Amino acid sequence: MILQANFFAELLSSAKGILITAHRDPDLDAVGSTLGLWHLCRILGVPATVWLADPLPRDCGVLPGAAGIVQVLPDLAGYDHVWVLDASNLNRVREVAQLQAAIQDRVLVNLDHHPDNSQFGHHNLAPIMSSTSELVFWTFVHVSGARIPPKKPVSKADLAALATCLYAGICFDTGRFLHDNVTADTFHAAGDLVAMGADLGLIRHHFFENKSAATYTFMRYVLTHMAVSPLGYVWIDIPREMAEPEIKSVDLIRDMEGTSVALSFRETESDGIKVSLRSKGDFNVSVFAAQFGGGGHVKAAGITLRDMSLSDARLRVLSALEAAL
Ligand SMILES: [Mn+2]
Repeated sequence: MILQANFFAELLSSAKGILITAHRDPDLDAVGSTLGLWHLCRILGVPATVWLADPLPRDCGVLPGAAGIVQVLPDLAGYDHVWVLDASNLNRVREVAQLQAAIQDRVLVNLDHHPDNSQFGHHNLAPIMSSTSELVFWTFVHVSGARIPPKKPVSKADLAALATCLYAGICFDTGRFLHDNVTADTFHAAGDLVAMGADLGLIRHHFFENKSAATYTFMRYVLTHMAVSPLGYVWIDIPREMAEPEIKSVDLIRDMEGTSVALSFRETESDGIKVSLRSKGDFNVSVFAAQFGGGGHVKAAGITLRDMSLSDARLRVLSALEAAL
């Protein structure tokens, strides 16, 4: 599947100790892939620590091994590797100065799935793939748990813990296997992870069937205030006093029939107006966002507009959109 998999598996098993980290404001793929790699290190007998300086997303504490994640950079004596996951460049990591100091003469490895990956590591593995969790699976795991035979027998519980973390990351980054980033290989990986004992019930319950009351209040606001244009787009304004919880307003409104583009305009405390765009059809929101200095993916992009009101920002973007549609 991945040509360099054996190289990276050898690299992992030959490390004396690995600091594992991921991008700032980690999402479930960042947490799932770093924890999955940490479980692999345990199985292979390689000392490892997951360092994530930001708080974890809600409920991530239920993932096996999450209790061992540290927020403060640990003492790295004896560690010779730093592995950065799910980040396309080093600046995506919180406390980058501390990280750079930690790297010094250590081996820097980058595992990522973003198309804009900058190959910042000494060793980089960054194919286009659904998620870094899927990448960790294809690089290091098969149904017996690791490409490199572990020194001692692997317990079913250890395999299941590894599988649960990777499955959670894949599930999140694919929108539960609905996004265009899903391939036959993604399902193959997911099937193997289920066979290894991934706890689907735990993932479903904590990450998809456990919305807070504040989330429902927010959903009610969005569904009440969304506006549909006869020109084929749908939009919502989110004023400053509405905190956006774990659910994104643009994802709540995008399924409206007869529309191909969804936009949310969110007023922030300090960062101006944040515009999130989604496309369901051929319209490339990344190209569209570029005229406002924004960017992203073909079907999901963002723009930040400063020094203007929410309504001015919306008028500018929507009139450009109507010209482009
Ligand atoms: Mn990811």
